[in-house]
Amino acid sequence: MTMRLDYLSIFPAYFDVLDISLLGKAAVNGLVEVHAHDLRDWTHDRHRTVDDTPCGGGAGMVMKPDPWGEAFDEIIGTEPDSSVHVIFPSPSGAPFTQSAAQELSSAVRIVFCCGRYEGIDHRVIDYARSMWTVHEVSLGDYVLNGGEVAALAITEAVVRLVPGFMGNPESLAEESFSAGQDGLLEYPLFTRPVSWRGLDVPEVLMSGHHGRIAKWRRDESVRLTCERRPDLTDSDFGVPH
Ligand code: 6GU
Repeated sequence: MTMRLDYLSIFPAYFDVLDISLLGKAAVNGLVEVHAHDLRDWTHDRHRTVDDTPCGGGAGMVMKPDPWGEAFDEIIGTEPDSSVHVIFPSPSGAPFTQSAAQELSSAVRIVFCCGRYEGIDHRVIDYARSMWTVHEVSLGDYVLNGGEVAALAITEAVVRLVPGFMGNPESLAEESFSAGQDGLLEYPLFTRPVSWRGLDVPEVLMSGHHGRIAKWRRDESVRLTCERRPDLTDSDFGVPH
């Protein structure tokens, strides 16, 4: 079944790239369908206002609930439907992970709600939660100006997992964070020429000895993971093997 992706944003042009990136191919193949919407289309005043001052005071502006509600009514509908996944990218969200991407890759309907300014009136999220399956997700511990770039990153992580999207399903199994790597970072990669600017491909990789190659790669994965991502090795059983 085709996966339908909707983007609600005051900068819908961010999503133009989806037509030319890898998603273009998936869209052509009928695997995904992309619709970007301008939230201001659901305003009624001459300035097409989407924000207002925060209740209780404080810096910046908050996105008003009304345009969101009307956009939801028109884009998603007014009936509860747990098969609709509504994503609110936010630095206050739960960390977005490969397993979340995996879960979303079987969704038929995903709606990205991209906030700007200090954020969206919280009732919008509560309302969406009362109707659909809501995910408040963060890409990491840093702040972006809005949810658009996060929505693009999440889209790419999800769509490449849609069955039939990747040309080579084997390349999905061996990369960082996949089950095939036991939660370790991926080992370093090399290709020809064997010698380049005085730097050589590790000899073991040219040995043709599959057992030694597998051990070298595993050792490198463990070493890199301990060095860069000790949090991934914090299981009670030590480094996964
Ligand atoms: Cl998902 N949104 C925004 N605005 N900033 C972020 C983020 C998301 N993830 C990290 N920083």
